[in-house]
Amino acid sequence: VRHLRLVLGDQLHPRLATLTDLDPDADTVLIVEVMDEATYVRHHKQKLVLVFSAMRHFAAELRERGIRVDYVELEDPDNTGSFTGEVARALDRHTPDRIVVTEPGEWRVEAMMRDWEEAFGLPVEIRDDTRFLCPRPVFARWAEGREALRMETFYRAMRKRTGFLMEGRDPVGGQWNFDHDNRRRLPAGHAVPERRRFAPDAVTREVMALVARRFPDHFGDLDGFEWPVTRTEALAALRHFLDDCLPEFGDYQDAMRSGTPFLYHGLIAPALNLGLLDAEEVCRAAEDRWRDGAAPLNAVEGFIRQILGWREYVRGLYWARMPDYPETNALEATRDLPWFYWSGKTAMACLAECVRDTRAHAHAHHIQRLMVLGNFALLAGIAPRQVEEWFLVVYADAYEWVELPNVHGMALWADGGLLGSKPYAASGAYIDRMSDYCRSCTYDVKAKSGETACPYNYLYWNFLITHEERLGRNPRMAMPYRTLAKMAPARRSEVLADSARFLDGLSASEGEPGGQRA
Ligand code: DLZ
Ligand code: SF4
Repeated sequence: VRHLRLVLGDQLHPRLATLTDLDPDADTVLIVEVMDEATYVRHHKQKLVLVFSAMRHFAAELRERGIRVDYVELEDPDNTGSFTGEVARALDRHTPDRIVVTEPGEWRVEAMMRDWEEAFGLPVEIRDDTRFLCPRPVFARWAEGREALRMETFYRAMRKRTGFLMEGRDPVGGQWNFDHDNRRRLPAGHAVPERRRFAPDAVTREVMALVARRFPDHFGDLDGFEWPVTRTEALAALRHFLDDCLPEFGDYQDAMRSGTPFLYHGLIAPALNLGLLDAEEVCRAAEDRWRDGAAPLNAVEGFIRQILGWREYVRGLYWARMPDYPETNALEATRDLPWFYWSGKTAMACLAECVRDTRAHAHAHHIQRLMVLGNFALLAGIAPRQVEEWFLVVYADAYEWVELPNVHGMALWADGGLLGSKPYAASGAYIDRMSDYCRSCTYDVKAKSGETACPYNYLYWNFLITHEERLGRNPRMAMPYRTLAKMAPARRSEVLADSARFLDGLSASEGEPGGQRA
């Protein structure tokens, strides 16, 4: 039998399920650059470069292993622009008996694949994605009958299932979670490590020219692309993180500092989500550092929780709840996304800095995403679909399976508490505690009201007032609501007036007053 084995752009792993039983004499691997995938959202230029360059390198590596690869480039004159169209054309070229794929990352693509058997009249085998540590059916069984799907419960089950950081049935160190050690701010003058980045090679430079030519209007800087695009580079990036960053990753994982976007973060999510690395090897490598005494438990546990816990959990939740998951809008948020999410032109220094980092690197770390960009969208009541699209566009590691639960559930609480027990709303004080952004801001983080007050401050109370009915009885919100109950009526009115003035000044389009507040 002859198999046509389709490998998608985020499935670039040498031991991908699609490839395990490949017969080099009979089978063909199909890899296709298609316009539909490049434009279903208008991805950041660096994300396009990353995906196309990694795909081209992966094809070359397969060929070196003696595997026949049929690679369709974006500008091939006959390219139909879609997965379905390219599979149809490849069937004519190779006349296989069967199509083999690995389940895709996005529901949208799986829906396409489910039609292929009928459309093409031959068997389509969709295999489990073994790069993940929790198979979809295992998550579904765990989720069954639970009202709330809490990450912490899932994470403990995953620790037991995989044995990571376990001593028999117990967590090493006697504790599942060391997060309370992980909230330190970065001391002024504290030197952070030089980060290893990867200069574009000839293949990447060619793809950069392609992206400049074909996607000139997409968001983001193209120059400055420095992401790993091969497994060898991704392994080097991982080793550098383990050697130079992991020991202090735990302490400073929530800290932010102007001009230093990478700090101690792994910077491996783009490679991991493409398949250049896999979850198991990354967790194993981090655990080994703890066992060797090279990194403390709070750092290693915090890192492993992100991957074995959070990453597997959001993926499980995505598949358990699609396609309805994005339909909810629990806080009835309808405002348009302010233009400064694209331009970075806002007088709020924290937001301006996070947008600048995002534009320059297609990257921002989790606290920048959640507590600055996400928190603002939550407080300002931006429509979830617009925020979700923004996050999917701008980050090199973003695919819907990971973006949607993080934004819809975690950042915006649009699922009404399925994922998070309370909204992650915070005032300017949180940003001031964890960063140096406020020092260079024209707003005053200590001021609570008036034109010069930090907008996060009054928007925070405005948020609590607006959603009192929905959130007031939430036990995890009891503290702020007790404070709100004691708020004088005059102060309440001030909060509402400041917020109305500020929100009315936001604009969703370039060039309008408020669109480029600077
Ligand atoms: C993100 C992306 C882009 C930009 N381009 C391609 C492509 O041309 N060909 C391809 O196979 N995959 C691409 N991808 C990744 C897919 O969008 C991804 O596989 C699906 O979203 C499922 O996760
Ligand atoms: Fe952001 Fe407010 Fe601080 Fe300005 S004062 S940087 S708006 S938190």
